[in-house]
Amino acid sequence: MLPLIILAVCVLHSHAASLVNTTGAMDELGFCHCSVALPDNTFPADRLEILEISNKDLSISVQQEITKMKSYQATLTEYLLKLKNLTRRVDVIEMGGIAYTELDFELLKLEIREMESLVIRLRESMDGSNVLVETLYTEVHNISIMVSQLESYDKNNVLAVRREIALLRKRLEDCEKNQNNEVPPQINYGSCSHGGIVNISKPFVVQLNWLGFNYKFGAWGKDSYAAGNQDVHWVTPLTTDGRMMNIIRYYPTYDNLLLYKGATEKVLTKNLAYNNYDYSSCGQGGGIIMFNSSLYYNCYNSRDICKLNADTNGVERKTLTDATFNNRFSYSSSTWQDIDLASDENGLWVIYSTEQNAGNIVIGKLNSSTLVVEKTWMTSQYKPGATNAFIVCGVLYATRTLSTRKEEIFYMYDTKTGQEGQISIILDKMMENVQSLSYNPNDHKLYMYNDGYLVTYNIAFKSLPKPV
Ligand SMILES: [Ca+2]
Repeated sequence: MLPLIILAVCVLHSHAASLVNTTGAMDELGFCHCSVALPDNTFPADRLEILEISNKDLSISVQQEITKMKSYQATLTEYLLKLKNLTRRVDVIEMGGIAYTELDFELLKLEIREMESLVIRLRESMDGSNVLVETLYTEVHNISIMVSQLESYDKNNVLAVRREIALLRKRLEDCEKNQNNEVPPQINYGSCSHGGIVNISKPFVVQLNWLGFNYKFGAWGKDSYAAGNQDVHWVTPLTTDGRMMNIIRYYPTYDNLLLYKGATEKVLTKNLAYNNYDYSSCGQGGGIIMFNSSLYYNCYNSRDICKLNADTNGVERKTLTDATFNNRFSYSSSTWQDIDLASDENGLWVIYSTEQNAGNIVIGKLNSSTLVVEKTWMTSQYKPGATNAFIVCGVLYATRTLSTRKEEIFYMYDTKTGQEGQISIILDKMMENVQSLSYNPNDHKLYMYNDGYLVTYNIAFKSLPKPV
């Protein structure tokens, strides 16, 4: 007990000694009792007042900060909405989903620049302490970079193409202004007062043959006789092996052809007794032409030329002397077309080959009434080296394949002079293979059967120098 009492007295001593004198007494139980008299200081009202003022000031500034934060929050929400909208628009442009114009780009860039400066101001005022503002800043910055890249890469070349088009349009307008004084050359259908083919137009796809795209082989066209009915269009898809022609459709007008309506159909196979068939009136290959209301073609499984009268359905035939047939020397892109009929301003022709001419193209001038070949020309162009051929003003033109999308008129033979030579006129094509190609002098068009599609091309001729 004693050490405890001593400790209590010592503690009192150490605390009170510096202040005032103290008197104490110990009771009978050994507890120490003492009274401490503290000095009588006044209440620090001034300090409380200061504290109160500080508190009030602090309260006001907190209130101000809260108001500020609230307004930032509102601005931020607005920015976020704007940013979302911008991101969506940039995404659409990046994906190349819809066409965008230069103006769109400029507007976007303007908006992004505006956003960027607003976010920078906001960021400065927040002193980099708000995570949301920092994120917003990063996003706006990223979107700005993305738009710049998009414009510089211009993945779809849309802007470049648009500028190019605008430039071309301007040049075209200038050209038209300059050309206005010149009279366009007169087109004389049926006339040969020109200097030969100078250019071929882009292909014009009229439609698919009525049996569908499985019927890749065939031919089509109009009457190539000057006085023939120019409204009638004929179409003959061959059997799918490309060999036999046994069905023909005559459409009374071009509109009927487009609508697959109102056609007269002719089937050439004859049914015999005991399930036998007679194919003798059928054709072979796609070298078919219509001239003066009759179809001319290679008769099935023979070297004969057939003439089918579209009005009477009567068939005449005549052997083409020495002609090879049944795939001996067909064209490279179509089988069974050893004998190819053609027409031009001078009437009917036949393009074929013989063993004597080693498979090279032979041109025969055909009498449309008697089917007799009146004159022949031997060329040095191997027939299977060409994809097809046609004749314009007594000049044979042969084509070959350059690629799946391009065909080239590469060879010509002039029957008037006996001269032959290489040329290069490109024909674009929609489908890979040319199954038939013929010229009609009445509209200066080429008619092509292109893997089941009916296609035409316009031919442009060189004008002859004006007589002095
Ligand atoms: Ca032909």
